[in-house]
Amino acid sequence: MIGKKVEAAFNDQINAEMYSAYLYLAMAAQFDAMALEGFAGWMRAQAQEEMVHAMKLYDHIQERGGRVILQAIEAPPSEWDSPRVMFEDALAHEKVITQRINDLADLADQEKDRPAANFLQWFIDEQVEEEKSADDVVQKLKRVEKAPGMLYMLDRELGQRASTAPAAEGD
Ligand code: OFO
Repeated sequence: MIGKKVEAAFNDQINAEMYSAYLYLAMAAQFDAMALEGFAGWMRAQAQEEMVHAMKLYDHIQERGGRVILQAIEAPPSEWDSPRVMFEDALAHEKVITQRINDLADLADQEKDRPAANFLQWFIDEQVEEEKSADDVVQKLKRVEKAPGMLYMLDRELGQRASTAPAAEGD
């Protein structure tokens, strides 16, 4: 059975993951408005992954006899100055999520909750990927600024994710 402290912290993390989905969907909407469909597809896939993250937490609480309590999801920003700023914000956001996951792992240790600690290992590994994939695009966008025509090539490249990545499976 899940303890009350871990249950509450996991419920908070469901909210953080749903906010992540909202944030990336807001970014997708701006890319769609800019007719950068590849970038938009990348962000849509990312938003779907975040919902999978939220559901993993939901299921963990549920499977261990806890109670899922959903909270209001904060509205994300609706506008960014450039694709680079969007991906820099995405990277900054992932770093915040990494810190949250690390804090959850510390809590699971303090509470001697081994199933939660074991469960969180997947998220710890996932955050390495999450930070890397956002940072990779930031680096590419920095190079694109010197040759703006490359933006459309990068758009095509990122569009591959939407068609090939198993986004709905979350890994
Ligand atoms: Fe982006 O990893 Fe969940 O929030």
